[in-house]
Amino acid sequence: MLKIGIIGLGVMGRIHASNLALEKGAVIHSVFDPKDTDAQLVAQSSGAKLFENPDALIRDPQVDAILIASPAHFHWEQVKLAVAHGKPVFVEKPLITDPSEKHEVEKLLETAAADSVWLGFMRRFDPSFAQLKRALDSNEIGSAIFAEMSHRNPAVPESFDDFSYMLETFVHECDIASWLFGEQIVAAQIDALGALGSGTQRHDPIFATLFLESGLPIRLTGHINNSYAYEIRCEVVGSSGSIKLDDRLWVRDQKTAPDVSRAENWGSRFSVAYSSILSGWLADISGSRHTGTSMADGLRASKAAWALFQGISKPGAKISVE
Ligand code: ISE
Repeated sequence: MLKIGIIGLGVMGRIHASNLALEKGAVIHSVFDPKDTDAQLVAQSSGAKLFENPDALIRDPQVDAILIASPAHFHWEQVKLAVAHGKPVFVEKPLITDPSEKHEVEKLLETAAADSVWLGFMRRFDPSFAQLKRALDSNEIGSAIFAEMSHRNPAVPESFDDFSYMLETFVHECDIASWLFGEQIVAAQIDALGALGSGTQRHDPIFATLFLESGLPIRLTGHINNSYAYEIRCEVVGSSGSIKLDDRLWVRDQKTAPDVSRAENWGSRFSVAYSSILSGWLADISGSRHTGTSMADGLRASKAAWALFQGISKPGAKISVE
């Protein structure tokens, strides 16, 4: 039985904890969260040991593998420590938030230890995105000409700024774009910025474009405070047709619409994806192999998200991803 330690029990940590509780080959062995009550609740329901600091949890020889769902700016330090202790890691996105961490990731990528890290890019495990990828791989709509993706959240915390918008929200589009088309993102551009919310440091909506190596443009629309639903859309237009991934049945989107398919948040929209990605990670640990999302994926997505962030102060400029 694999003994898992969870760091961070906010929304994401709790989603992973409830999925872990359903896994046959793993148990939640220990938990840490600075908000004691969140950690206590999970500890009570799972029988896990409560830690007062994340480093001690990582170092505990009883813990076999680490799941990191702490605030984004802690991710890299915690990943490094876990890897240094030879522990397999699952880390929520983004892998890194600070460009100065890029070189450390590149160095670690040259070693076999890099294979012990999985990134929480759960969309790759979503049945509809996986089906879209299969259709593209088998050339169902000919060669891709452009794609349009929308990412809409009902609400984000007041503290969520343009940096979080790019690094924590659009980072999903950065990952899924290169995964769907099997290409790297080479440049990013902010096309237009909505108003800066009063009392906040974020524009909303934001329109942007990612450019892949082949020149394929991917248009992104973000709206992170729509007040009514969580909506993730994606349409690919090819030389002989188009495919649209729309997770909704009802298209008149209103708060009061009697819409059975309306997702309230990413936990419900991607519930299958979250449990599948976790099962995949655990199966890899048990089989001593690496098949899933990698540290290299995490680095690529953060780099593209930084380029988007740089573009916020230069709308219309094409920023290279470096
Ligand atoms: C959040 O952190 C997530 O990871 C969700 O998947 C994403 O849709 C949301 O925009 C982020 O804030």
